[in-house]
Amino acid sequence: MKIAGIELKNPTILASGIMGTTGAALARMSRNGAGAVVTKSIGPVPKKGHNNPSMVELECGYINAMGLPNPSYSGFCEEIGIAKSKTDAPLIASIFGGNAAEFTEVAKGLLSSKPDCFELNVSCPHAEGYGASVGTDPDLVHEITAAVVDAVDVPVWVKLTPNVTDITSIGRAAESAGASAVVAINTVRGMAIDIHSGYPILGNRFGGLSGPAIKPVAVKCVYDLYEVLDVPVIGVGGITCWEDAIEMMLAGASAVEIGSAVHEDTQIFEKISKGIDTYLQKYGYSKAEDIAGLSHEMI
Ligand code: RRO
Repeated sequence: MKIAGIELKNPTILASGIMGTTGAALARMSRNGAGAVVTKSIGPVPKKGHNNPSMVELECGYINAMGLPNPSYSGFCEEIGIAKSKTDAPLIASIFGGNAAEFTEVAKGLLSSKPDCFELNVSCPHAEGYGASVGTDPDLVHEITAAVVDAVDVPVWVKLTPNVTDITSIGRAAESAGASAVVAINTVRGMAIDIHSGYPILGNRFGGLSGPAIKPVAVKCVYDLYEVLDVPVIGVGGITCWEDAIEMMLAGASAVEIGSAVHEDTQIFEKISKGIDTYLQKYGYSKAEDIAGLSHEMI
């Protein structure tokens, strides 16, 4: 299936996150059935990330404050090369920076490793020094997206933050700047406190909430974006089973990304894509795109 400029093996994609830190891990996710894989976000200079604890597991999901750990684009090229040599699933490079020049530098710096697509991470909830707010400003999102689209010859997707009052204005900015798709959503700002010590649990005090807790937030964002955009919307946030994926598609997603749930079940891509196929067959649809946004017609 061709969506947003790339040929996906199926509509389930590994979301950006720690499973996308090495070429070997990316290739493993593809062997496990992911239709495409997204790297951990890559920036202009090496970054160690936040002090531990950087992840807390809750009943409803995880809160992470990884703090964008990455070896920079020059350090990551080799990993992309390894991933690409071990699999034929499309590889999407997630990149971040503080402004258009940095985003462009990172994208150009990765081009020699031949990623199939770029996903602009304008939405990390705690990217201090990298403009945690870049993704909350439509003008900046437009400028960054246009600059990267101009600098590369592969599709550019833009991953949006839910930590805004109007996600559609950000989606529109990305679309009008030439994005081939928008991806919604990154994590929701959250916090957990240890009641015995009184301390915030994460080293960074707060972080980004992912997992089942945020699925309804993601479904609403995808629904709203589908309503106003012409480019495909890729749905991400709290998908743990094929029923969740179908719900996201009915809201408007052409494909889905899966992040937190991979930590519990590395075979999840195959299970979800089989479940999607069975659902499509049962209701007489020939392909996943046929159900994208169907809930909008229910009036
Ligand atoms: O590395 C992180 O802390 C991180 C990133 Br880049 C992101 O986009 N979203 C998130 O929840 N954490």
